Amino acid sequence: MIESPVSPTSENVSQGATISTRSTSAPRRYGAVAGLVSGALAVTIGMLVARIIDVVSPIDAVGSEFIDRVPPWLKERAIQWFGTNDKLALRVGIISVLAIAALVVGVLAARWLMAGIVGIAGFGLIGMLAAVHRPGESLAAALPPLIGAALGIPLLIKLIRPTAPAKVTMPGPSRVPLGWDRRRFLVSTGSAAAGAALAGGIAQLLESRRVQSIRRAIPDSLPPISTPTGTPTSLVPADSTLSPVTSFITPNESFYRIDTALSFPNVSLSSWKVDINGLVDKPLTLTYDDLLARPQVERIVTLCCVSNEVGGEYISTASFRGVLLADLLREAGVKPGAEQVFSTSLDGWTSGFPVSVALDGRDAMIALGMNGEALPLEHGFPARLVVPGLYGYVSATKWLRTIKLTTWDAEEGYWVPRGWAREAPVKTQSRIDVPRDGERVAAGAARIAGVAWAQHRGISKVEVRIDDGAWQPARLGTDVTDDAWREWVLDWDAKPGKYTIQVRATDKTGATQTEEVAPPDPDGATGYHTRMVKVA
Ligand SMILES: Nc1nc2c(c(=O)[nH]1)N[C@H]1C(S)=C(S)[C@@H](COP(=O)(O)O)O[C@H]1N2
Ligand SMILES: [Mo]
Repeated sequence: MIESPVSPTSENVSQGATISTRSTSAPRRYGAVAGLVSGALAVTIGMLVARIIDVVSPIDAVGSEFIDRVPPWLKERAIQWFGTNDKLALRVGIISVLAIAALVVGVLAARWLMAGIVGIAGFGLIGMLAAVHRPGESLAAALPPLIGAALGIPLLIKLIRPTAPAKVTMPGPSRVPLGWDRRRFLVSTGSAAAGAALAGGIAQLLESRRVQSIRRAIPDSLPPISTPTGTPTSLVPADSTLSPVTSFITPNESFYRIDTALSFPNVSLSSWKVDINGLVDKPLTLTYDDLLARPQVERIVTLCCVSNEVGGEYISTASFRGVLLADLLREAGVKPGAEQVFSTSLDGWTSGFPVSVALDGRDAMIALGMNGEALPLEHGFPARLVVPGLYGYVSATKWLRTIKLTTWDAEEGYWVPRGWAREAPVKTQSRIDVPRDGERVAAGAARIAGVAWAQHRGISKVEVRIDDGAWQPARLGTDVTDDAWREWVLDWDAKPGKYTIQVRATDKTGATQTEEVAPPDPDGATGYHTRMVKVA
């Protein structure tokens, strides 16, 4: 067995001898390189073919299947560790696992070629199964991983076992082992690696073109609401920004983003429509223009994620514009027995909330606009649901596709079988934004400020406690709407020392948020937000 091509043994330094099968295989460490390069080519060709035939990328398909199956505790960990970079972390994780697997496959292949073939074929098969299983994907989605593996396997064979050695006969003894030629190997792996880089680069380019073309279809502005319904839009008051760090309205660019989508779903505005069906008298199908032509409202709503830890950032406020869901449901005619408003997205995500919530007078809507613009792609263009008072995971379907009136038994929203509560009204909560945790506050006139929320119930009181002192009522910002957060501030004559500051909110039903500490899982975190500061 050749250990190194530069220290040939007499066995493989031959003169015109026939090549033994053993000596034609690459040394093991070259096998690792061969595995890596073949794996990379298989994956990048798969990505490229996926872009060309416009189906899900094999990597994204595997990643999405992973997300769908990941146990809730691991999902929580990932959000804690990586925050909204959790998707990047997943991609890096998948690529690392694949790279290690490819190295192992290559090393094995140097000894048993069959192991390499089976290895790459296995990964191709996983990619194919994942891709065809993705919602909305056809059998064509199996082609990219198939073609990737179909190219990766012969490449691996070629690299491990060059069939045509440079020279079969040589005059005089040679130090170059026959059958195994390091230079040939380097040239082949180099060109294959370059090919993989090129394929990956083009795939990436095509993906950004795809996203660009969806973005180009987003209207620059929406026509003004011609026939407003309901109470007039509450205006954002000039003094609404009590907090120096948190603006009452969150700009679209800084609005938190949470979803399971590894890449944006294909949105074609011209063919997009939303179906309202299920337990209704008359199913409705509405295009983007149909929705825009309907009576609409503009409402300020605070959206928050159930995964938000106490004091967390997964909460934002925007002025959403759209068609009231209740109007549409009344037109469709909700049949008795309908319990759940179950919605699906273009990317196969689902959520569901009680029919009674949709019809109790709150401004649940199919939103088309956000802060005076069309809905950004990140937040669900062309349309999404916004339901004041409920956590996003049970209600706020982005890239909306269908709304089905159904029973609780018939359908479960995406996160429900994954251990999250079926019904999830937003819990009364509050957050300290200034001072920051661990901040050194200058002695003298200081202020403690933040936000409090109890969507659809409204905030009536916010109190602050410094160390073991009494709860002091904070000054509240303008009561813009019960559906949004409320800003608060407490002037504080800060004396030198170390302090623990806590906040608690009371909603308009008179209920004060609970002190009991609970994790986000299964229906929202509780406890008082607490910050430690030093005054000097
Ligand atoms: N299609 C789709 N819609 C979705 C989700 C998702 O994963 N996919 N996540 C939901 C969750 S958990 C939340 S908190 C909100 C977040 O909306 P945002 O990203 O616009 O802030 O969207 C909801 N809508
Ligand atoms: Mo969420």
